[in-house]
Amino acid sequence: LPLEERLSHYIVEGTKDGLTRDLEEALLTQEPLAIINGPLMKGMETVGRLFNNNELIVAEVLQSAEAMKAAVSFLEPFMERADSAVKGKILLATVKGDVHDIGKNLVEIILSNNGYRVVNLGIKVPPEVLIEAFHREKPDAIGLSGLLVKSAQQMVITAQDMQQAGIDVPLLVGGAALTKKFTETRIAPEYGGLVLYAKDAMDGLDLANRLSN
Ligand code: B1M
Repeated sequence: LPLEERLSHYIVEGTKDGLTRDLEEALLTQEPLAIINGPLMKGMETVGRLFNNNELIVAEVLQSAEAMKAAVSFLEPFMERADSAVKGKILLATVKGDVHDIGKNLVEIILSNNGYRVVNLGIKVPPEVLIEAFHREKPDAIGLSGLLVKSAQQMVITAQDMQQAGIDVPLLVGGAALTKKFTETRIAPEYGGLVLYAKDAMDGLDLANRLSN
């Protein structure tokens, strides 16, 4: 198989045998983020489709997620780091009830490589934990991720709870189950501060940069 296809294949098959060698080869001609957004994401999209068609079981998807995580952590040190002063502090979490964290962790890598201090609270984070962390960490913005349809609704609840707690720093939301429209019509009206939808991790960085300028 050609290199690009082999890279997608590791994710679809959920295998790491030979992955590092092929990533090293890909790095000779491509930026790390292009490798992630290209062949690796293509593999993940295939996994999502096969899973949706009941052609993969959860255990297999988990293997794919492991391969994706291994690839991203191998590539991370090769990513460009902006030597800038700290632009701000961002609290990051996957919402309550949702375990998906590959996208969120990619957001963390990209933000922290570009001058942000990120406090990553992990997965399945209930509003009360987020609120407590807000008071402890005093971040400049909060980022929420969610991939399940029910996570979109959970973001509405989280926004309401944060609003009731008097929190009004900018809120950045992203993840497969969300849309810009849902963000603007359902989440934003429930929250005291600005709510912005990021379609991917780079978009998240652009939005954060716009806020910090
Ligand atoms: Co899950 N899963 N999963 N899964 N899984 C989806 C999301 C699903 C669409 C698959 C499908 O059926 N086609 C489906 C959701 C259906 C729905 O709600 N409509 C689904 C399901 C059903 C489930 C379970 C319920 C399955 C089960 O148990 N029966 C279960 C849920 C458990 C739970 O959360 N309570 C489950 C479990 C899992 C695994 C554990 C096996 C594994 C996750 C492992 C992990 O994350 N550690 C997994 C995976 C891997 C997927 C798919 C295949 C891939 C997700 C992924 O990592 N993509 C996914 C299908 C799909 O999305 N096509 C699927 C790569 C990642 C880089 O992209 O996270 O979208 P993503 O992030 C993107 C953007 O969304 C954005 O930036 C990133 C790109 O730059 N972004 C942000 C994300 N967050 C952001 C935050 C920001 C900014 C941008 O600012 C704060």
